[in-house]
Amino acid sequence: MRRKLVAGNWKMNGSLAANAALVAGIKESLPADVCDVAVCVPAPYLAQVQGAVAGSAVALGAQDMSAHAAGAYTGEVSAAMLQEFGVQYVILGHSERRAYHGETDAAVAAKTVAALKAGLVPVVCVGETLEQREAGQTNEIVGGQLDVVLAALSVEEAARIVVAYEPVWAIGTGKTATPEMAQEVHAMLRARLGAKSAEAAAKVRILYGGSMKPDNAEQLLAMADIDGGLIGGAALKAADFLAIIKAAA
Ligand code: 3PY
Repeated sequence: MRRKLVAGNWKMNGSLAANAALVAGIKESLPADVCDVAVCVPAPYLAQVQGAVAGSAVALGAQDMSAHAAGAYTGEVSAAMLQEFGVQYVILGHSERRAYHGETDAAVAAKTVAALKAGLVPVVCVGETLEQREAGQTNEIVGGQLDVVLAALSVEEAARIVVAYEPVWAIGTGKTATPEMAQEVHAMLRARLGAKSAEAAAKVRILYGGSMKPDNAEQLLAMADIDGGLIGGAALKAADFLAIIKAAA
């Protein structure tokens, strides 16, 4: 039985004051032991949020990292740096990074390897565009994105990742895949994990991302292969984020 994970992707949002209020609101009403919970925050706020979540069941996450360990990579942040701030999860290959920063499947795979070697849990994002879906290419694109990552991992490493299926057409648009549409892709992704190892298929949590909100979370999270959510806008309001966490019960 996979324990569900609800992770907030704050994206480039927040301020010292807003973060303090948001984390306090989450902690105040966090239901005990419903699922794993994480907040993935902008890098400058890692120290602040590390302090704010200390002693609570909320884990800290980052939104990207370098594949390199150290050196002349201006603007980059390494896995070891994230670890110094108590980071447990790191989102990799979000479609916004693929689209605006030219991140390739190979780059996402290299980052995944580096994250695992450092003991972080990579949340590997995959997803298709509307054009690709309409052209019937969803499985080829989304499955292919995962396959490139899996090819770079050992069997043991593959069982330690988290996957997030985020249809690009559902990100920041308010459009959501129906639970059945999402389940179909999640089942395909689990089969790809199974081709790597039965352990990976059984253990890896596949999150749904892309406009998950309180009013659709329960139905999505009820699907057999949806093991949690990577939450965008709704993670910025404590009440909405908490409602999604409760829907994972
Ligand atoms: C969204 O829900 O918009 C996301 O991109 C979550 O990562």
